[in-house]
Amino acid sequence: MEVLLHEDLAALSDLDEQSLLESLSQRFRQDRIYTYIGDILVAINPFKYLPLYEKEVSERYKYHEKTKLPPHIFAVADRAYQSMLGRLATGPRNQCIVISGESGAGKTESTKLLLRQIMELCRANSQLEQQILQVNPLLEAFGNAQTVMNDNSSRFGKYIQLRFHNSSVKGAKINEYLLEKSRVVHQDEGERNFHIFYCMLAGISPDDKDMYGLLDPTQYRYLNGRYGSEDIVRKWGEKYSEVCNAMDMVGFEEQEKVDMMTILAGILSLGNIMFEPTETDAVRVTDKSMGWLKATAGQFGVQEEELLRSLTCTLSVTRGEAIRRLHNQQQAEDARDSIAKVAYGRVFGWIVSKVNELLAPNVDFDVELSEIGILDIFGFENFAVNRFEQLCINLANEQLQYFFNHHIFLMEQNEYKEEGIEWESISFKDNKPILDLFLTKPIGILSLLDEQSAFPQASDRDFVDKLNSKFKSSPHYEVVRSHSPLFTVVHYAGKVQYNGLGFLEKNRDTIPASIRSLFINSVTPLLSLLFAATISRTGTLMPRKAKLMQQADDNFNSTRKQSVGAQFKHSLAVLMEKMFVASPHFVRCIKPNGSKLPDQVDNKIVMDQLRYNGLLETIRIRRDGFSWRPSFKEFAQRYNILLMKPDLPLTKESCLSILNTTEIHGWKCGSSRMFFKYWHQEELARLLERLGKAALVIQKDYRSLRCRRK
Ligand code: AD9
Ligand code: MG
Repeated sequence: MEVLLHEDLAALSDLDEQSLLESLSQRFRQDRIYTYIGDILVAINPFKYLPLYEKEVSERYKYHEKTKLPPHIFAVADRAYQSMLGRLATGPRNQCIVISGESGAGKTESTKLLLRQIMELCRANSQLEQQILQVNPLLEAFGNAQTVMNDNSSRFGKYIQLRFHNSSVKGAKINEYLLEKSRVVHQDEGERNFHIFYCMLAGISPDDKDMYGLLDPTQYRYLNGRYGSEDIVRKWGEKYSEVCNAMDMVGFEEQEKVDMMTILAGILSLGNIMFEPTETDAVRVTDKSMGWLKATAGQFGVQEEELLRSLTCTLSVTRGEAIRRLHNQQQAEDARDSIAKVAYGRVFGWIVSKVNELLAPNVDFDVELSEIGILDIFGFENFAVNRFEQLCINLANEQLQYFFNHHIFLMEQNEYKEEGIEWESISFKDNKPILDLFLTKPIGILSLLDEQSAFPQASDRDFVDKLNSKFKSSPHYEVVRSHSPLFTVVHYAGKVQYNGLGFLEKNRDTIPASIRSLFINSVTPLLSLLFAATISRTGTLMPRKAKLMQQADDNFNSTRKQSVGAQFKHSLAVLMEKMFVASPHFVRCIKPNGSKLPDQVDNKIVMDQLRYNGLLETIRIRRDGFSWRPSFKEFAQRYNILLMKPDLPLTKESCLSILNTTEIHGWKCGSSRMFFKYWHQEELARLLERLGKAALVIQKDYRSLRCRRK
């Protein structure tokens, strides 16, 4: 009984921080990595293989009763799926599963397990299922990389929407957020470039290697000369076949694959082009790297002279007059790196839009689809040096924490008040002020960044000075006295010091016209397509005509292009809108230690996460609160069958008489809705199931009796 109780921490009557930590780590030591807090799943990363996901386990968790089996990620899949089908409760049909936790806590692994189990539940067993399951290995190869926090760290965020008609899956759609493109050209100590580069170099056949013009991996600057032991290389090689296989399964064409690899090879060669100043203060490509220039041009399918021009000078048109400005060495190096970043970013965006095209539901226009969305973003990060990317990543995590708080604490407690339910309010750490610090117009961090980005002469220092003057008295901001443009934000998950260097440039993210035209003229079909068409926000490629019109628009008013920060803010807002109208399911991932080791709990590291996740408060609200709150109408409509009176009016009195025939205790009645504990849903579902068949028979008899009377 003791163990069973501990499986749901909300069932414990008395709990403080210390005993919460103790309960979780005790379970963890017995390899019980999953624990419930009411309907929320806490998952501690085991950093080792556990026999938890076998076929028979997956079978056991299909259509199970939550209290009968130990907590499990498969149970979350089951609950989301059953709720989507309306089998568990009333409420929106669309579901979203929100997985949070810091970098390396296990979000991506949880996402994959959820996907797999949902596919099992809908018994898809079709080509579509295979396609959907192959999307992850594909995206991971191009969008994940080794960081100091996680050997397989997601360097982009994703929201996977699975689309269903009744119980069967009809398609899927991926939204991706903010790929960390800068990783292509630079990696910090102990980190690597995106997996795909290493996989390609390790797994490609000697013939293909020649065809793509690839050389020894240690030669490439963008890989930092780091490659790996024989063992690691073998694993990469295997991964490469997996990726190729995934591309085939999802439906990529052979030529598209070849083009993709050629572009990647081109990026690697490009990184080796070095520059030196000429006597006249301009730059030239060093003699030694002329070979790389030639190789890059060949791989990108562009003219060598044109590539050289876009590296060494900028062409701008002012009042109809073309002016050529020669680059200095730094500018040439920046141009080289931005070509690499933009090419990689476009390939990634294209993969996502292609996946969306291939997995789009093939149903009639008027067929109504319901949805299960799974959100797996990059976790909270705090590195030795934190840049623009970390700022965006941490902002996304603030937003998610807010979503969690809003659902679990704010919405719930507001409803108690409105409905006159007696309630002693539970306080929680509200991170709204930190979100406001970022998002408020016109003086949030992102708005100030946009303002400074609009001035061509402004520097990163100016930006940080602006922040300092605006926010010096904010409790969530700290001024850093330093020659470098540093500043600190006090996030919900801790203080992070950011280095403002490069913020303006990354936020503007402009592609010089010369680079665009260089690629449009490429003889590599994919490359020219990527630059001739823009990828719209919905992830589909816009046809060329629309693109040309947009280009004309851009030329007309170049300031209209949205900054990276503004785009990110917009996509977060769209995501939140979607999530706020779905039924949420929360998975809170916890990292047991900072060394990626199995069987080790670092108390401080875990306690920090419990604290900033607000888990103790969550336990209290789940224990004392009413997480399921159907309106009288919703409740009576669904459960009138328990009274065997299908014609019951949909009123408060009916709800009370239905409940009075059951043995269910602990619910409350508000002024327009009922208030239930999280476990009541299951109890009622069980009653329905038991009575369901009998009730149906009686209902049928009743109807026929009425007909006869008429
Ligand atoms: V990040 O924000 O993308 O950097 P995640 O996604 O939270 O991070 P991830 O799921 O990638 O972390 O997990 C990190 C590693 O932990 C994995 O590569 C596995 O080696 C390990 N892991 C995570 N969950 C499990 C599990 N359920 N069983 C075994 C696991 N190992
Ligand atoms: Mg991840």
